[in-house]
Amino acid sequence: RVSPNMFWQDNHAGEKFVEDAFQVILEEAIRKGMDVNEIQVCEWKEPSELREILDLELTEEGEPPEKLLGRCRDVIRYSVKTSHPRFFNQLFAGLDHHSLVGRFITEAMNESQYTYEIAPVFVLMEEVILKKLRELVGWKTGDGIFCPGGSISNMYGMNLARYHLYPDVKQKGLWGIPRLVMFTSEEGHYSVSKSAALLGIGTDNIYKVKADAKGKMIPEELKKQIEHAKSQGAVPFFVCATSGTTVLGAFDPLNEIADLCEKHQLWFHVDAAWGGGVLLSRKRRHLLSGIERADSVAWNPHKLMMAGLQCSAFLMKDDSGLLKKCHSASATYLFQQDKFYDLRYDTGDKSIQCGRKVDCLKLWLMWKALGTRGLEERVDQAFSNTSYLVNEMKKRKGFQLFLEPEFVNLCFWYIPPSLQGQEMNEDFQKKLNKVAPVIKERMVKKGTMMVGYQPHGKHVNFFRQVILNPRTSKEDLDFFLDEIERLGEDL
Ligand SMILES: *Cc1c(COP(=O)(O)O)cnc(C)c1O
Ligand SMILES: *[C@@H]1O[C@H](CO)[C@@H](O)[C@H](O)[C@H]1NC(C)=O
Ligand SMILES: CC(=O)N[C@H]1CO[C@H](CO)[C@@H](O)[C@@H]1O
Repeated sequence: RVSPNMFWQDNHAGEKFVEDAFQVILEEAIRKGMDVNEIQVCEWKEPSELREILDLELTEEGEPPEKLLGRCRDVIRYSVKTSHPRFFNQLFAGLDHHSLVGRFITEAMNESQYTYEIAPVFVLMEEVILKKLRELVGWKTGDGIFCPGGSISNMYGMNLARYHLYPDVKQKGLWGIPRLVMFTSEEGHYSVSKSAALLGIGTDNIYKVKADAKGKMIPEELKKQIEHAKSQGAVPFFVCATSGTTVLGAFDPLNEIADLCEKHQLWFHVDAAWGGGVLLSRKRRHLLSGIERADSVAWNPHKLMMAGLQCSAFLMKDDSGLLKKCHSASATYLFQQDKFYDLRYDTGDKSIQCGRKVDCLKLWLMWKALGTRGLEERVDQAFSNTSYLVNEMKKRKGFQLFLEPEFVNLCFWYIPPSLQGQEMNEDFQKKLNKVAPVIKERMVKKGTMMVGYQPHGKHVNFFRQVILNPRTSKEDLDFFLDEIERLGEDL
């Protein structure tokens, strides 16, 4: 048995472990993980069984390196292969090698992104990326910060909107302000509710605006809701439009929403967590036209741009220091005012966190590798892969589109042979509702692919296929359709 302390004090043994572990990662997670001929998307186990296999309990004594390498292998083996070409379950997928190296270096350096003193490279890098993202939004100046996910980026938008209207809220809390009301569409992301709850705005004060059949916010309905809130004596303060809704992939009409925000002097936030990457595509960026009129934007490069979890930018147009004023607490042990360098580079007080993970390197290295044009090509290919699949679906009897997709979310029902050609009455809907969950269970247990499903509004369960991994080929998409037919033919 190796004495744990001896092992960890021995640099050579430590380096050897890193080297061996890298081989395992390279072989098992990276090479095989992306190869449809080598590996399944997942290897399903019940929780009790998996707990046993992994031997999770922590023990008094340490273990030798060979044992630990085996554990690394197990971790990879039983984890879902999100970089597999047949993983379509989430709004992220695939693996970018450069981004991965950025993530490795980030972990190896173990820095916290709050002061120039501790993270000089990453402070400058974050500044450059945020500027680039703002340029794509259409702003010449502004501010921003990387956040732990789009939910938090949306919360920043909400908090800034309130602070902008009532700067005293930071000191006095909620006592000094009237009832505030905010607006988002019924297709908006649930993080808006979480933020409203956390910030003390209250979920009742989110007025959900009706969306049209494509899932886009109806500006006329927004207008009515704003007037309704005012007639109740509440103060409207914040509109959250969505560019790329989570389920249907819809883009709200930003210009018309911006008109209303200007008229009623409301903070205009765009949740582009999912659809932000479309700004890279010269062919498609019109889907977000009007985004330049927003006050703030949430954009997750870890989704469409494949930067690796997590990578989420909160961007804002204001460059008067509002972000810092709103969140700063001026800790003297970090942000000393008599430092020897330009204090503007100590960006940490813009954050609601203290320590903050470095999220910029993985995006920066990938961007350097592909160039803006390479990233654009990826986005365009995701769109063309989606239309390929749509066309293939139309050729097959069992598939019915929820709607003609505008983005890379492809929502559809699979209608098994026993239900084909039947009247779509209540009984039909009840039966159809059970189809997607059963097919999902079968595919996960078989391990061949993963795709999400959900009910939505008054609609029964349907699949949401998300196509964004550049390694997903036409063959994988054909397989996807064949496999759903196979898994559902007896239903
Ligand atoms: C994914 C998503 C979010 C949340 O982002 P996280 O990084 O998962 O917190 C917010 N809004 C939309 C539209 C999203 O698709
Ligand atoms: C990373 O930094 C933390 C403090 O922020 C420290 O406790 C830890 O030991 C460091 N870890 C590594 C692997 O360097
Ligand atoms: C079906 C289809 O169009 N497949 C393309 C998807 O995109 C990749 C690159 O990202 C192409 O190589 C595929 O041919």
